[in-house]
Amino acid sequence: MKLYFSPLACSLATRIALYEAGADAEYVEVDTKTKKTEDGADFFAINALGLVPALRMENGEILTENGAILQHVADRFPQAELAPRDPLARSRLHSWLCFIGTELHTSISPLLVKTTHEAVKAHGQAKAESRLSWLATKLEGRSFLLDRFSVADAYLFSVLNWTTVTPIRLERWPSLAEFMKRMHDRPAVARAFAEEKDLYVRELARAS
Ligand SMILES: N[C@@H](CCC(=O)N[C@@H](CS)C(=O)NCC(=O)O)C(=O)O
Repeated sequence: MKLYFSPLACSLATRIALYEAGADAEYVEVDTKTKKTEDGADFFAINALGLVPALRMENGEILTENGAILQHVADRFPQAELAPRDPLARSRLHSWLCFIGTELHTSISPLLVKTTHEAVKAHGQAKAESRLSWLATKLEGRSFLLDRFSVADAYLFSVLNWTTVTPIRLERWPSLAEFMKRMHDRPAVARAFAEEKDLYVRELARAS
C-alpha cells in the first residue's frame, strides 16, 4: 500500500490506522499547493481532484475519500480491530465517519486558509462549535467514539488537531480535551503525529 499524504492534513488519520495495524506501507508526501509529489510527479495524475489522502491499494488501484480509505485499511488488517465487523456497529462507525467528514472537516478546514473571507470563517467557526458541543456530550464518560478505538477516532483526532491554530478552544469541552490527550498517549498516534509535525515544520521552512 502507498499513502499519498500531506503533513498534518486529514491523511494523518490513515497513517495512524496503518501504524495501529503494523502495516508495511509506503508514504509519499504531496505538496497540495503545487500538486506535486515529493519525487516531482504530477499528483493530479494520481488523484484528479488533487486531494489527499489517496491510497494506492495492493491491486494497484487508487482509492480516495477518508471514510473509504480508513475502512479499507481496517478491513485489510482485521487483526488490528480498527472497525467493527458486526453490521449494526459498522453502520455506527460509518455514521461517525460521515459526521466527521461533513460536519467537522468542512467547517474547520476553511479556518486554516489565510485567504478565507472573515464572514466564511465566522460561519465555519459557529457551525463547528455547535457540532463540537453535541460531540462533547456524546464523548462524556467514553474513551472512544465506539466501544473501542476505531479508525473514526483517528480521523476525529486529525481534524480536532487543526483547532490548535484556530480561535476554537477545545478546553471549553473537557470531554474533547480529554479525548485529545488520550489519543496523544496512544503509541501509534504519538508516532504518526510526531513524524508529521516534523515534516510540517520542514514544509513551512521550504515555503518561507
Ligand atoms: N472529501 C475528501 C476531502 C479531502 C481533503 O479535504 N483533503 C485536503 C487536506 S485535509 C486537501 O487535500 N486539500 C488540498 C486542496 O484543497 O487543494 C476526503 O474526505 O478525503
